[in-house]
Amino acid sequence: MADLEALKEAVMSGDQETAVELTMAAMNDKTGPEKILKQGLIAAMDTIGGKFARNEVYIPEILIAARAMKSAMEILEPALAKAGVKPVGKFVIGTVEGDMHDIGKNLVAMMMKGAGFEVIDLGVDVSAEKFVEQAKSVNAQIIGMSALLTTTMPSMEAVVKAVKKAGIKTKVMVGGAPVTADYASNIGADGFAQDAATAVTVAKGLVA
Ligand code: B1M
Repeated sequence: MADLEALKEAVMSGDQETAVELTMAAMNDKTGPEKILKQGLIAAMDTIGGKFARNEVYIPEILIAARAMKSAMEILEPALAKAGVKPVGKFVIGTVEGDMHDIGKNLVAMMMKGAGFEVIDLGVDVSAEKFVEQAKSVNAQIIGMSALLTTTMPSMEAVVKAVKKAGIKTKVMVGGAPVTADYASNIGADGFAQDAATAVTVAKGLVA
């Protein structure tokens, strides 16, 4: 019998080797890939995300858990594709134009992957045109933007405007240390989150 609870624990504690072994064991004993994903990997990231939101764990713990999840996902992905398991949604993410900070953006990307989103990470210094072009080409449900500088925050508004101008239905969510819920609402963004765990909840709400 696949021990998905042990897999969840291995991912949460960042034990890459055990996470990979238990994923392989679960696949070998014919546990469906979707069950392994939901009850093992996503459950782990959900739980650790909740702990992060309650300040019970911190960024390093999230990063090592996400790394363990990534290793297990590499084993599971071909089986998921074969089984036709659809992602929760497509999430295009990047740090806005002129801004090179990517630690928070990477954390949000990892948590989104952990929650079952297909994540298209455009990196840093991403122009409004590139956000829109990519969202169009992959038919993304959400564009997620990160900004760490007060001087680069206005680029978020430019993206919101470009999305409207392009006439696409992609929702836009924003975050980053200087960004606030008021700012997000003033520029017409569909969602705001102050941390990576909340970002997952907000994104799930936007695709529901
Ligand atoms: Co820079 N930097 N930096 N920096 N840097 C800050 C942001 C700053 C506050 C430092 C300070 O002065 N006290 C300040 C900004 C001031 C301001 O505008 N108000 C600043 C400055 C001024 C600069 C430079 C201009 C410095 C210079 O060259 N004179 C320069 C700018 C370069 C550029 O971008 N064009 C610069 C450069 C750098 C480094 C390259 C050295 C490095 C970045 C390395 C990297 O990212 N790869 C760096 C760093 C590390 C910082 C600090 C120290 C840490 C930022 C960080 O990674 N935090 C920062 C000071 C500080 O915060 N103490 C600072 C941890 C990260 C996990 O948090 O990104 O907020 P954060 O992400 C959180 C949430 O905000 C949220 O979830 C994350 C996890 O909970 N979140 C989202 C983030 N994105 C989200 C998206 C969402 C939802 C939630 O939805 C899509």
